[in-house]
This record gives sequence, C-alpha cells and structure tokens, in this order.
Amino acid sequence: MTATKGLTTDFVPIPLPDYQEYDVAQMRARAQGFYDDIKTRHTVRDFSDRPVPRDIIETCIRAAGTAPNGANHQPWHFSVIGDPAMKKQIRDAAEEEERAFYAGRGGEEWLDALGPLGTDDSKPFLEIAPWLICIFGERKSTSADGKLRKNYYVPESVSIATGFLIAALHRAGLATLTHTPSPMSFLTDICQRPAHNKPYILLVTGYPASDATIPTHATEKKPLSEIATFF
Ligand code: IYR
Repeated sequence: MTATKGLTTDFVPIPLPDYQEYDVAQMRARAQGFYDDIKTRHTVRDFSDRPVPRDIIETCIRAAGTAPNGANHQPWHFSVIGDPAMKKQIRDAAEEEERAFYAGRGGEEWLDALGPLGTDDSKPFLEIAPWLICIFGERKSTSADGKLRKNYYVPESVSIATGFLIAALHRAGLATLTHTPSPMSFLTDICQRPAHNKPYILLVTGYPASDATIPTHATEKKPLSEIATFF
C-alpha cells in the first residue's frame, strides 16, 4: 500500500497469465499474423440485412472496454441500436445533415477530398445494417461514490477504445463503417444520453452485402517508410 497525499494506492502483480513473453521468432510470427489479419479489414458501405447475434456485439464491446484511458475513468458509452424505428430516426437525421454537407457546407477542399471515395448524402446502410453502435465520450461520469466527476483525455480514450472495437468486430468476421455525420449531436438526444455525453463515431456493423464494393483509393496504404521514422 502506497500513500500519496492522503490517498492510498493498492497494487497487485500482473494477473497470470495476462502477460505472456514469447521468444523472438514467436514474436515475429505473432506480429506478422496480426498484421496479416488486420490488413484484410476494409471499411464497407454496402451492408447485408442478415441478423448478427447480440452477444457477439456485447463481447466486442467488452473488448473495447479494456482499452487504456484517462485515469481509468473509462469515459465512454456505447449505445447499440438494433431497433428499426430508431435506425430510421438516425438515418433521417444523419441524411438531413449530410444533404447540407454535400450541398456545400463541407467546403470545396473537403468535398474534393471525398471524390475518390464516392460518398454522398444517401445513407441506406443506417437502416439496412443490423447494428449501429453510437460511441459517446463522457466528459463527466459517475464514480463509485455516486458523484459526477470530470474525465480526462476523453477523445484519446474513446478513439483507442473504438480501434479495439473495430479490430474485435473484424476478428469476429464483421464489417464496419466509421460513420461521422457532421454535426452529430442529434445522436445524444436519440440515444437518450445526458448532455455531457458527446457522440464521436457512429459505427455501423454487420455482414457486407454480397455485391459490396470498396473504393480502389481506400486500398492504397502508405508504406512504412512514409508513416514511421526510427531514430
Ligand atoms: N460524413 C460524411 C463525409 C465524409 C467525411 C470523411 I473525412 C470521410 O472519410 C467519409 C465521408 C459522410 O459520411 O458521407
């Protein structure tokens, strides 16, 4: 037990077998294996309406909930929408924002950048895909003693958790789309979240449609030499 300014801190050894050391050959093979799997993930915009069991989504969200985050306040909330009426409500609100965005609100440079992706204001996947996961960052959250306390590094924490979630869904065999209608504050109301919850991403997930395509542009990944510098 360590005492810091009147606060007590407990420590336990890393629970076994949570940390596992591998020999260098195994490390290399495992690193390569993860890369080989994650590089097969593609953002999909054409979804099938085939149902996906809820427990699979629950397990993937549990995985997201293990992400590193500010002060371990776990400043996130996942609103999971399978209800068709709510999906329609979200589609209607998102398309209203997107119509304004694509009609000019995005600005010429942004709209030009989206050209190679071929996106537009029509978002049928918001009704077709079996699950929409609205990911909120909680600027404040209730602690064990019932008090509302401030959270830290909320965007960073939520982004890392979202990365975990996308990887978990991919590993389960599900496709995702990180959809970001702008502005997306309508999601706080529709998902009945408190005002201190800010929506970050609407993650659409399910099976890809059998004839789903992806833009060629999205398959072009920068080489390591462009994304990393070693000193
Ligand atoms: N939110 C819009 C526009 C959009 C913006 C970016 I940056 C993208 O990578 C893709 C789309 C839409 O969803 O269409």
